[in-house]
Amino acid sequence: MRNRKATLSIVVLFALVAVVMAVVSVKLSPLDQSDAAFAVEEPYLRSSMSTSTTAAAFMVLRNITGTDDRLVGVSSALPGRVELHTHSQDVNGVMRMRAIEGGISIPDEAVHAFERGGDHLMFTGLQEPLTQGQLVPVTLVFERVGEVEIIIPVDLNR
Ligand SMILES: [Cu+2]
Repeated sequence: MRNRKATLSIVVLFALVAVVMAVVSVKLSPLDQSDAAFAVEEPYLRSSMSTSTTAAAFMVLRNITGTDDRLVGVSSALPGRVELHTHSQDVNGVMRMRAIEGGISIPDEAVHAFERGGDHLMFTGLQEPLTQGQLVPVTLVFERVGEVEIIIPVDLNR
């Protein structure tokens, strides 16, 4: 059992290296000659405690599709829901999370950071604890290029 676990961690390590700078290519239409793409940099998913049923994912999204676009939705292979969330101050100056209405505009060549204390992908209703190095398939839905599949590794140490 122990050996199997060690082998698994090595595989996960290689997989991590592969996804850190993954560029996701999507065809805009069958007539397109070039691959439009969103670059996904340093994605990671974490929960604050092993017993949490919520988690948040962070990354940097770079629009290199050649056209303006808007991130309008997200789904994942995990049970439960995923939403676009952000933080803002309430009337008492307390930072609170809320769902982003209307998606996130990402103009051509722009970079959008999902980061701690700011915008993030919010996972709720998890049924099992996330495990370090687990690779979670996530689908980003853009207004123009449509669905983009990415892999987000779990990193509980970040
Ligand atoms: Cu949130």
